Amino acid sequence: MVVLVDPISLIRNQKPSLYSDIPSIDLSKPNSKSLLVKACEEVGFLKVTNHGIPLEVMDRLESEAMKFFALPQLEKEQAEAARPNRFGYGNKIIGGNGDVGCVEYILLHANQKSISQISHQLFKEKPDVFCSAASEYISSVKKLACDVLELLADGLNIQQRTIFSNHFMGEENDSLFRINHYPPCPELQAVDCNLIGFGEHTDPQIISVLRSNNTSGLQISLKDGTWVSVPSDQTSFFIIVGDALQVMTNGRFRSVKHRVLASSAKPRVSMIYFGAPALRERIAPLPLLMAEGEKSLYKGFTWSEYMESAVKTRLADNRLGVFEKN
Ligand code: GA4
Repeated sequence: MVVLVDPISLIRNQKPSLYSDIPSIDLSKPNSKSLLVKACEEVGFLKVTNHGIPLEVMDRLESEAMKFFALPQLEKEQAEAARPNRFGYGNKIIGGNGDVGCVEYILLHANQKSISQISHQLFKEKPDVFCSAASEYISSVKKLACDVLELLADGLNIQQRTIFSNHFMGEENDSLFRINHYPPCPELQAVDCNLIGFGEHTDPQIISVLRSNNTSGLQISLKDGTWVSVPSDQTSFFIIVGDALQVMTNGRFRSVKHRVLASSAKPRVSMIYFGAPALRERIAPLPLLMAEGEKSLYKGFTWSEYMESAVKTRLADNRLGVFEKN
């Protein structure tokens, strides 16, 4: 007997509550640094407003990406088959260890060389429009990530404001960028179920900056383990604390578990910048953030050690586990 199992998990609609009191921080206000610190400690997730990035910069890249996602599946499959590694266009398969989701995506390194390569891979005849929209967007969100990290350093009373942000200011930083497209699945409403768009995980990097269109779907897990839905806001950016920042702050900041459920009605598009150090750089708890007698919770690692280990894991695994001190 052949049993057919849909590889993409269905979860019954539990209607998690809407997270209406998500920390929302106005970057133009003088108290933003202490609010940022509080949100990174308590939630590991927050929203920033008054960030200075024009809506047109976001809309321009989103609409270029949508032109690619709107191509016939066969054409996109050819782009997928031709990619030399995990970067470029991907559909449903996330990472290399059996994770799948109801998502198609474009994944690249957040540097000019990779932006240009991927633009040529995807838009053979006319790569320039996507290339310039992606360059402009990525340099804007990178600057925003630096601003937020510098405010955080300030809020933690660290003299060297660039202590976190300098990790991805160097040429060789390993920062990534991805655009996720979650197509609508109208059939789901009838069965009162949700499809996993992107399964639960934490981000390995220092910090992620996420922007989505006006479709919800993103959920985060609070400290007590409950899942809450994040209301969409296409004019703001969401900041996600990653594993590396949790390590540098010796567990004071929380690398937050998050996931995306596919919507039954509208397509969701999100664009995420993942700020990461160069492969040779070392990540370890910062002694200047540790109180007297405070024990270091993690063994230090180079970024290449961490990513080599991360790519062998499943999405939902606790990637920091092997670097925890007993
Ligand atoms: C999660 C965060 C980023 O999207 C990503 C993902 C990466 C991938 O898609 O290749 C990983 C995942 C992410 C962590 C564990 C491994 C690697 C898929 C996967 C199962 C690009 C990243 O850096 O780590």
